[in-house]
Amino acid sequence: MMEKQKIKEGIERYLKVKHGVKLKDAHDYQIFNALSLTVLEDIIDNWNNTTETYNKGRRAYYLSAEFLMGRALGNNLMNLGIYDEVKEVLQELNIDLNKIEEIEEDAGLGNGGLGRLAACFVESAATLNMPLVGYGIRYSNGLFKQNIENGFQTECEDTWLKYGEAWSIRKEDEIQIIEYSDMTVKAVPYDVPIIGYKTKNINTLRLWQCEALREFDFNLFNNQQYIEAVSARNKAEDISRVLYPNDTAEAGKILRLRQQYFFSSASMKDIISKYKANFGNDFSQFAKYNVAQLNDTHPTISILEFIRILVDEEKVSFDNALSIAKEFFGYTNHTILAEALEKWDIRLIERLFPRILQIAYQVDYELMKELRQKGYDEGAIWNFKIIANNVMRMANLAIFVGRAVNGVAELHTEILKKIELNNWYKLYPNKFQNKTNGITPRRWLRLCNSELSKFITDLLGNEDWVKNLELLKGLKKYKDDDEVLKNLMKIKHEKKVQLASYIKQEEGIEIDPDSFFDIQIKRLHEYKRQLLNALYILDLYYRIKENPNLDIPKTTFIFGAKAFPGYKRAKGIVKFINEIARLVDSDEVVSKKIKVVFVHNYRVSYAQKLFPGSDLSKQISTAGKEASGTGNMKFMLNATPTFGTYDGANIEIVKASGEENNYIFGLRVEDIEKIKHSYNPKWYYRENPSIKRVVDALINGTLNDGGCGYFEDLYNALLEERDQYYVLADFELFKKEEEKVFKDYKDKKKWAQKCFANLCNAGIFSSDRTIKQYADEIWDIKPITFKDASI
Ligand code: 26V
Repeated sequence: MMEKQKIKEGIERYLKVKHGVKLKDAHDYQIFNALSLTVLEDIIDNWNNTTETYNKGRRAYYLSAEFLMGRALGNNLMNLGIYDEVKEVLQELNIDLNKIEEIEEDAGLGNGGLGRLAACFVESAATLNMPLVGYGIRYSNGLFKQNIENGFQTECEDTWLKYGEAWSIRKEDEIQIIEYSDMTVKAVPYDVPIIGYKTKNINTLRLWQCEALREFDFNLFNNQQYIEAVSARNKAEDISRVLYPNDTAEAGKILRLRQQYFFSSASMKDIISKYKANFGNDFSQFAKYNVAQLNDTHPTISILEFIRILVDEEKVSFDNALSIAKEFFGYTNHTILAEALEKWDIRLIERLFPRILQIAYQVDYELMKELRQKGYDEGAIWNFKIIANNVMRMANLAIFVGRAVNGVAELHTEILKKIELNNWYKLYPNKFQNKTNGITPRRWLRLCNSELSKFITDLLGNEDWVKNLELLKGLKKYKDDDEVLKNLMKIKHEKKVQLASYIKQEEGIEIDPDSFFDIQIKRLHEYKRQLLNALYILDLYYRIKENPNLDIPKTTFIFGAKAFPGYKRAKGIVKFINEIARLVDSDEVVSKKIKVVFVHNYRVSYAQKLFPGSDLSKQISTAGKEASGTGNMKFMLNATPTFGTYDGANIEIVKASGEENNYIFGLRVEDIEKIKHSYNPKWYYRENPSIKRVVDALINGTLNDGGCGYFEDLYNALLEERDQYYVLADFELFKKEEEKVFKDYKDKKKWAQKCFANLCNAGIFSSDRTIKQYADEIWDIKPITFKDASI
């Protein structure tokens, strides 16, 4: 534990050497930096000891193109158990720790759920002392920043590194060289410490940054070709410059492929060179010590690069290299959306790294050989092939070579087995596993809701629940205790007051903390159906206009979502929600009952304020489309009931906390299967006047998109393109269910009990549980601390 005096001295020292200022003159960001470096300095020995210990035994690697880390400072202080000390030290210096925390830019190196899951996983692994190393890319621009101008989304670049970045160490001596046929670049590792909760082990997230071999070409410079002199450098730096939003179509694809190969190759080289340093050149033992998890198909080219290095550089036979790879890699699937399954044009692959394509053909040949031996006919084989129609199907490669294939929630895994990947499931039934996602209770409760945390700790008598979330079950004995329930709702109210004041500060919008906070926060996508929620609110607007005494609690509907820049329809939905907000505000009567807020630039640090201040968690994806969802778990852990479809992890959430404590509505997967060929949204439009009224509002001038065509496009999506996501089919069911919510909310005690039941039963959604399952059932790794290692 760091002493207060040491913390103070550290801050002053780093202010001096890094910023050349005295405390009295320091800016907040300089204090942030100095404080972070002070803490970093203190953990280096433990960090190095942990790495050395992990080097000697079996280790797992989490390969992911995205790590959506958010802010580091608060979490690190809390996990190290020095949050209060630091707060006091700063107080004595007249500095508000909270203000210093708020100055930190989010590390937004991910799009959404998949990247945030990776961040929760590395934190859980560190907390559990699991030898897991994360590998990813150090994008200089993370996910774009979002603004809302006149109701439209606009984007600008994220520059999270602009004040430098205190929490990583550049490892100049562990650089890897990456070769493409047209360029050779450096991969420079930046190691981020992953600090677990109250444990000495410090795990590592290694993020690769791309740089040119040489900064500058002097020959060109001397020739006065200044632009050309720096162009190689720029071209190299482009490779790790931007995080791709996952809607990216053809343009820029070549850069994305370069990016995937870049971090895959760097990571494989790193892993192999460490293996050689620790265990020598006998690769027959490689898989005994190493296992890698592919977070979706983005790092799948690692498989081919791994085989290439073994065969070409380490002189292992192809057959042996392939069988080692088959023990080394596991693959996680995160979506069943067909458009999200990665396929690479083999001409691109050939152009950038021809040898990788050759290896892919060899692997494909082995797959075909196996299938023929097993009696498959050529037609059936076609569906399995890795290379077909001039594209490389990355999922097929990952499944063929992977030791395990997993989905991320029970329903999702079942759909993979029964439908999407059924041919593979029949071929390799034993490879398929489920690993329901989880979230770290440190960031998503202990850090973001200290009030609720204290309430739990007071009731349970200790803080053990932070590391063992199933202990929340111990709260159940208070489920009818009026005092406890009252306190819970008091805390919820306090968090709503805090959220309201943050929204006032960020959006300049006043909301009433005594109103019901109905929240939908997640990426903008049609399958997530923000549109359904919006249409419902528009209908409510009309109903209140018709009947100003409509019996509903005063409600604030809050949305937060980024639409990918090229995804026109998603941007149309952003505008639509904002126009509804405007319509509501402009009506004196309706605005007394409801309010709509679209918060801008939704991100991890904003999320940490939204989940705790919620009354209702909206999880309304078209059944079968949301692989899992993890935001749903964050609401639950903050004692908020789910309003959702029977989809993804929602199913497991209501199974854990009881249907009676949540609101499940809408078509289920099997219902959709039955109606999908005959579904006619126009029938709903004709037969249901409420539906007609809100859909017509898109085109009759009620709502205005400034003539850009967004709203007509939404209209067409619903009526002319057969409403692919069954928005109209679920409209009335949604409405009935929300009615039920409003009715139930009147009974304060009953409502509090629903909130409480969600909290008590959230234990299984800890990412500690998920990581233990991966460790036991796929990776075969065990916790180890450096004390154990010195024996
Ligand atoms: C990819 C793409 C690419 C093409 C256009 C549209 C589109 C839409 C979605 C995606 C999803 C990429 C993978 C992903 O982020 N999956 C999410 O993973 C979470 C963690 O497992 C899970 O909770 C979410 O349900 C799942 O959507």
